[in-house]
Amino acid sequence: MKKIVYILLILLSFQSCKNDKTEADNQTAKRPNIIFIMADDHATQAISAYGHPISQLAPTPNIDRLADEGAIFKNNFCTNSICGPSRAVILTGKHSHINGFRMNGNRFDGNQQTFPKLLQNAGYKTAMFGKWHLHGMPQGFDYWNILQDQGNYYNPNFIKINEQTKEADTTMVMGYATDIVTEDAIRYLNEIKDDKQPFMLMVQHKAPHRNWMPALRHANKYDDVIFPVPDTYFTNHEGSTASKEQYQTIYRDMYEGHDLKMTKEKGSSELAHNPWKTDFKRLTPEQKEVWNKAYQAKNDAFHDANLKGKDLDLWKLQRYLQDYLATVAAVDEGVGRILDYLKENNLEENAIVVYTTDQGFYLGEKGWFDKRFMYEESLSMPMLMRYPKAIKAGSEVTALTQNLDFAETFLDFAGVQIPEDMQGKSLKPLVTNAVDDDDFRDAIYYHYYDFPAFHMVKKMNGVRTKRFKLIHVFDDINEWELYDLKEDPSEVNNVIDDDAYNEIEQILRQRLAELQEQYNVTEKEFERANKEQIKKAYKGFERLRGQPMEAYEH
Ligand code: SGN
Ligand code: CA
Repeated sequence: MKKIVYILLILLSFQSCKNDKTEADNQTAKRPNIIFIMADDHATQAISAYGHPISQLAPTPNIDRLADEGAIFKNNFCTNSICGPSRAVILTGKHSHINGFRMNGNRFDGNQQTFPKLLQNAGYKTAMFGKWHLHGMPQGFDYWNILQDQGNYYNPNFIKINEQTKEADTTMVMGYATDIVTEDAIRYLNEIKDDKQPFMLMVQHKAPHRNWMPALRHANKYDDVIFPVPDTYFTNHEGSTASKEQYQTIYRDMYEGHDLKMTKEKGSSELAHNPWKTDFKRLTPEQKEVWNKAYQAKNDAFHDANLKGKDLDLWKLQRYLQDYLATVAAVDEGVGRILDYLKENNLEENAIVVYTTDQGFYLGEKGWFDKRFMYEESLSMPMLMRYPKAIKAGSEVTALTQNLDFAETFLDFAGVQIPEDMQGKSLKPLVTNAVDDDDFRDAIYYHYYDFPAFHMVKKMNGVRTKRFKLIHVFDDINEWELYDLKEDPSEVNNVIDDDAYNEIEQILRQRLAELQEQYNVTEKEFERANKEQIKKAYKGFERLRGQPMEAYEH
């Protein structure tokens, strides 16, 4: 009898183990899959869901689906408006001075804690596709296939682990970067779709990064569109020395051949100023032929028009926007293909799909391209999130959010504990309406370090609240800028010396100091670069430009 009871007990405990296991399996099955799609330098002005007039002429219907069926973040910002640093913040949930990646060219310490690693440890299958730009090989991914360095638009080099040798291999892959990245992600989805494990994919495009080379099928897409010219296109940067001394002005600093695809003369396809040959050299003769055909007529028409002065400056803006937005078109198609795949394979309901970019970008505002400054266009990061199980279609989030919050958000949704040392906050309570937008955060902290470097944007840090922005610019200068975003959304009126804003200025200075303390900013922030080094850098970029900056007149 005793024996029978004993056997029964064993059987029962075995049964309960089995039950536990099924329960655990169910839990795992319920965890959301995560697809994080990130473009490079995609401005909010170029996503139609955000409503900017430029984007209405070049809509992004597929990216907009995420806003229509999920949430759009209207006040999402980066902590440091530059590529590698933003990616490092996203992976770690920590500011640049803590994760150690302050500027492009730094090497990411891959051994540190990242959200993909934490998800992988929690049983997620993780994969990374496309632009990595953190140097060193990705860690925390079951599969990765990354663009080498910045990546090229045509026939780019990819790096991935060779299954036989277990070494990283670099291979030139024929085709258009955006399409290759999308297709590799879909191929992988197809490979793992029946696995029990939940998955997290990072799909990271090169487009619409400089030098804006559209897919051949889009090379004439916006030829007949005239985009609105920002009011500030010809501003004189009153009140901001840093703005005066940058090298990212469309009509002065873009390279005619490399950036604007202008030709030397009518009838020729030979590019005008093109200091880096590599981007165009990669095209096969067949691709080159289609490319030249697409640009020939419009370039010849330009030569016929014989534009000068402001007319030429305005023409350059149109060519820039046509190409930039044409590269966005392929990204938008890629998002559509991924969303369609999820739908067709019944993966839609349980997937969190995010669309974002590493930072914002100038589309002619203040006369500029590129990013780096703490002004709205480059500080803002588009952010759309679809997850039908938890997010109501058509939600709008106005809370002050940052890329600093992404890691925490994914961990939270996956049911993984958010480590204490992460510096952001999960966005889950916001999108599920558990917290009010106005109670989420009153101010964000920003810090840009990369000077002297490309585009010569000075070091700066600052604080932004819902209405005001205080910026401290330092290095070879020591200047403060204060903007009232309600009265002056274009940030052309620095009110730092206006007595009416004295009190606000004091409050913001105080808040800046508090945020620096909260985020553990302990370094000597105001250290100056060597004057000689700065002079040399300015000269270097002038040489690259092919003509001294003084030669420009308009
Ligand atoms: C390249 C670009 C710059 C750009 C940096 C950083 N020049 O050097 O215009 O600011 O990348 O961009 S290019 O003609 O070579 O494209 S980032 O997105 O990687 O931070
Ligand atoms: Ca970027």
